[in-house]
Order: sequence, then structure tokens, then C-alpha cells
Amino acid sequence: MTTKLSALQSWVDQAASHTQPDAIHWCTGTDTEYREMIKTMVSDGTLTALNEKHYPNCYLHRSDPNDVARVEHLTFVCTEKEEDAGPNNHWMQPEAAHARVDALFDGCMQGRTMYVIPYCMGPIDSPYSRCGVEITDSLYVVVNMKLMTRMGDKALQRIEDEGTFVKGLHSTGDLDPERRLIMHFPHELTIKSIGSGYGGNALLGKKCHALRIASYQARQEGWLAEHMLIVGLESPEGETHYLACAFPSACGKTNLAMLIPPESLPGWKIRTLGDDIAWLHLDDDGQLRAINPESGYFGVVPGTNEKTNKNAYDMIMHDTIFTNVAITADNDPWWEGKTDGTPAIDWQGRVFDAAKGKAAHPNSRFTVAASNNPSYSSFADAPEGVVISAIVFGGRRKELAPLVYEAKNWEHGVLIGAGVASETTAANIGEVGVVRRDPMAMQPFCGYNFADYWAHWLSFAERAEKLPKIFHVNWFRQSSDGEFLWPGFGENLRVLRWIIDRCENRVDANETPIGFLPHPEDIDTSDLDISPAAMQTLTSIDRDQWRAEMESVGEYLESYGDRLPEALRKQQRSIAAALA
Ligand code: GTP
Ligand code: SPV
Ligand code: MN
Repeated sequence: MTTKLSALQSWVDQAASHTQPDAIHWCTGTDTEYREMIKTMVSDGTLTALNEKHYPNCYLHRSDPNDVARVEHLTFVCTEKEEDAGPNNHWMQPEAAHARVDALFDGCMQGRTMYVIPYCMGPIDSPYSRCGVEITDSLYVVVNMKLMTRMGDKALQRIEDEGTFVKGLHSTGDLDPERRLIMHFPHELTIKSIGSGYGGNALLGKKCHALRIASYQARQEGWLAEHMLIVGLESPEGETHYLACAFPSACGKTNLAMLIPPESLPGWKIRTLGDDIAWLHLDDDGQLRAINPESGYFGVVPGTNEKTNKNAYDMIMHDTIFTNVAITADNDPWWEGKTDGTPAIDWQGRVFDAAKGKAAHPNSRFTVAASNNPSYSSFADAPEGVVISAIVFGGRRKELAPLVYEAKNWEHGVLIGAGVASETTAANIGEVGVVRRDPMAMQPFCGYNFADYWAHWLSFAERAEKLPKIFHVNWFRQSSDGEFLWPGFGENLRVLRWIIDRCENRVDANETPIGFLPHPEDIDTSDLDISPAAMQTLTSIDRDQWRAEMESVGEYLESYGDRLPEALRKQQRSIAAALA
């Protein structure tokens, strides 16, 4: 197959002469094509079929043990001027970057097939959607892209109609971390990724396109591309609200997006629109609307069980690709936190030995079509998206951050977002559990200078008619003996309910310098094993700690120099002063 779009054809030809594949396959995106590809990978050992009775159409992929997570230290934003990429990104001058990465692509597909994947991020008929084409030599990437995006003929047709698309060139290369690079050229709408076959490094529609490149385009065009889940909550009274929540990687987005109401909150219905990325646009009425550009979930496996998240647990029992989990003697997938079965073979394919570490990799993942989700919302396919009532930032913080607080206004909310900090997780190669700043949960994903990004966020105040309220949550506060103070998961609905009540002006709050906190009695804790003292901790602030925190936020913001919006500096100073 070929395309009638000459810009696409000539780019594919050029990539082929550069990488020298044996064959070129244009992906059509049909289920038959998917099944054929799975078959090929089972026969060459790329995939292992799991227990067909317990886990129909489920497969295990073991990635190279050196290739199990995103690699922020090898991820670059390449703009002419270093300041445009900002202190938040690793930067390389575009020409030098092309030269460096192109050398690695030279002849790298010899003996392999090159797959051309046209894809659409967002509903195929949505004006908010954007298309791209990924060229890859990995079949694993193709089948993951089939689940994660609207991929194939329809996307190609839209690309041919529009004439523009994001170009993503990918090769697994030799998987040597020394020859691994994830390069972004926002001005050229181009991505070049080599040396990794894993998740956000290789499924270029996801973090590379839908966040880094899209955030850059969004700034130019007046919208936002965010690391946010989108969830719909229908109350027993039949009132529906949509929330968009930004938490860093492995900090609870997928789980919140598919939350199951606890028994103590009967009549609530929760529906998932997205679990990782939201594109937010102002509509004709000046309200913020969200679409989920993805069509599947690439979710964290460990911790998933019937108690924490029965929807996810059921969802991944069929038609799922597992990456880096363990298996039982019965050939069922197994992971830490799974309540039945025992691991026989670990994620690296070795006989399980607890002395050698965890059975499943902490960043082991499931890939599954969103339509598998029992709580899937048909609005996920709505071209116009949904109106967002509240934006919720959050992080993983043992200390300091209360269970929930509300910004006093949009500007203050942008400061709260800019000041988000969270303990690092296994989603990136590197140390785990270290608190770092992760503004808007976008530290690894913003395709331009954060200072300009915050200015862009602030600009919505003038342009919008009605903006969502902004909140901050923390499900991960711990006691001094390391226990989580808040039960989390389904019980988080108790907090979301307070958020909705605040949006509807139905409940009072406690005004503090950092924002509005709930009166402890306004968070329903019936049936929960949680002490009044714990609730007190969760719904109050320690002034000394917060004074230090605001000072640290101030220092962080100042590291952006002259580009830092004055409004943020003012917000930070006035809170610091109120705490003094
Ligand atoms: P990415 O896909 O990396 O962007 O992660 P995510 O933000 O979607 O995180 P996810 O929902 O997959 O959760 C990550 C880990 O945190 C899992 O091991 C969950 O079991 C755990 N987790 C999620 N929500 C909660 C919660 O409310 N409380 C506690 N204690 N753990 C949670
Ligand atoms: C994340 O790290 O935020 C993820 C997984 O959602 S990955 O696709 O690998 O980026
Ligand atoms: Mn994510």
C-alpha cells in the first residue's frame, strides 16, 4: 500500500532509504491484522500466550531488563533556542540532535520489516483530534498502538484530507541504553526515538505526541494538552460532573478514573473517559471541554486486585497485553498485590526467588482497549468532549500535603499546580521515593519552557467565560510508622464528593493561607476505620512546614528567571507572607 499524500509518501520513502528495512507494511488497523501480528509474535517468542481459560486472548511480553520504563535523562526537546525548551527539559540544538540520532538510525532496520502506523489521537470525527504517523520496526509497538489509538485506514484518510500529521520515527535499535534517545522537534512536528521498545519511549502517540508535541501546539493555538485523567461522576440525584485530574506517573490516575463507589455511598455512578491524557479546549460558550486523545490504557499492574480496583481487575482478564509481570505455574499472570496464586516465573523469565527481588517489575503494565473497561463512558467517543467542573492536582506525599484543598481563584490554582511535588516512582528509570517538583504532573512531558506554560495557563482567566475550580489532593499521606492515613481507591469518592459540593457552593470550608480546607466533619468517614486524630492531620496544615514549603516553591519558581509570570511570583509571595 501507499498513500496519495505526497508529504507522507516521501517521508516514508526517506525513512526507508535511511533505515533500510527488508519490507514495508502499512497498517490497516483491522482486527484480523491485529490477530495475525499476535500470532507472529507468539511464534517468534516476542509474546507468550497466557492461560486461555482464565485469561482469554491475553499475552505476556518480557522487555529487555534494561528497558522497563521511561528515560527522562535521554529525552530531549530540540528547539533553536535553549530557553524555549526551558530548564524543565533536556535540550539539544536541532541540527546537532538530528545528526546524532540519525547516525543511530542508519541501516537499523536491515533484516526487519518497517511498519507504517497512521493514527488519530482523539475521536476520529472530533475537531479537537490530531493525527500522526509512527514508523517502527517493532510489532509489539504496532499492537500496542492498535489498542491505545485509533489506528489504521480511517486515520490515514483523515491525514490525507488534512495534509498534516506528526511524524514519529521509531526503532528498537539494539536496546543498548548508551544508544537510546527520545528526541522531540516541536517546530517540525517530528519525533525520533531509538533504542527502547518500552511504553512512553516507543508508543509515540502517547507521551511524545499527545503531551510533548501537543503541549507545544496547544500553546500556539490556545488550548492545553495535559497529563490528566477524565472521570464522570453521577450522583444519586442524577447530577453529573466531569473532573480532570493531573497526578504524576504511578500516582493514581487510572485507579481514580475507574473508581468503584464504596458501599457507604450507594447510588453513585462513576464513568471513565480517560486515564492518562486530556486535551482541553475552550468551547464557543467559553467553557473548558476535555477529550481523551487515547483509546486504551497502558496501566500500572502491581497493586491491582478485586479490593483496590475490581473494574481494572476484571478488565485485564481478557484481551490484554501484559508487559513484565510474573506468571504462575498455571500460566496466569501474577503481580505484587494480586491476592490469588503464587509466582512461579518472575518478570525476567527466571524461576521466582524472593531473594532476587519482586516477581513482577514495579512498572509492569497492562495494555488494553478502553472499551474493555466496565465503567467505560460512551462520552469518551464524543467529538465535542465534556465540560470540566473541576481540575484536581495531586501528588504522592508522605508528609505535608493535606487530603484535599481548594484554590482561592484561578491564579492561585495555577500556583498550586506549578508547586506540585511528588515522590518519584518506577515509571521512570532512576531513584524511587524522592520528592521532586512536578508542576501540573507535566515535568517529564511539557514540550516547552514551564514559565511560558504557566503564563499560558494564566491566560485562560481572561479568555474563558467560566473556568473550573482548582483543587489539590493527596491520597498518600503516611503516619510516622509508615501506614497510609487514608484508605484511598474507592473511598476517594468521599473526597470527590466534597469537591463537587464546593463547585456547587453547597458546603463551607476552612480558609487557610494555602487555600480552603474541608471541615473534618464534611468528609464523610462513616464505615471507615480512621481516627479523629488522623482526620485532623489530613484536614489541617502545619504552618512551619508550609512556610518552608512555600519558600522552596518560591526558589523553584525563581529558577525560571525573567520568564516567570509576575502573577505567580505575587501569589507565592502573598501566601508566604500570610504564613509568616
Ligand atoms: P501512570 O500510568 O504511570 O501515569 O500512573 P497512574 O497515575 O495512572 O497511577 P495508577 O492509578 O496506575 O496507580 C499507581 C499505583 O498507585 C498502583 O500501584 C496503585 O495500586 C496505587 N494507588 C492508586 N490509587 C491509590 C490510592 O488511592 N491509595 C493508595 N494507597 N495507592 C493507590
Ligand atoms: C507514565 O509514565 O506516566 C505512563 C506510562 O503513563 S508511559 O507510557 O511509559 O509513559
Ligand atoms: Mn502517565
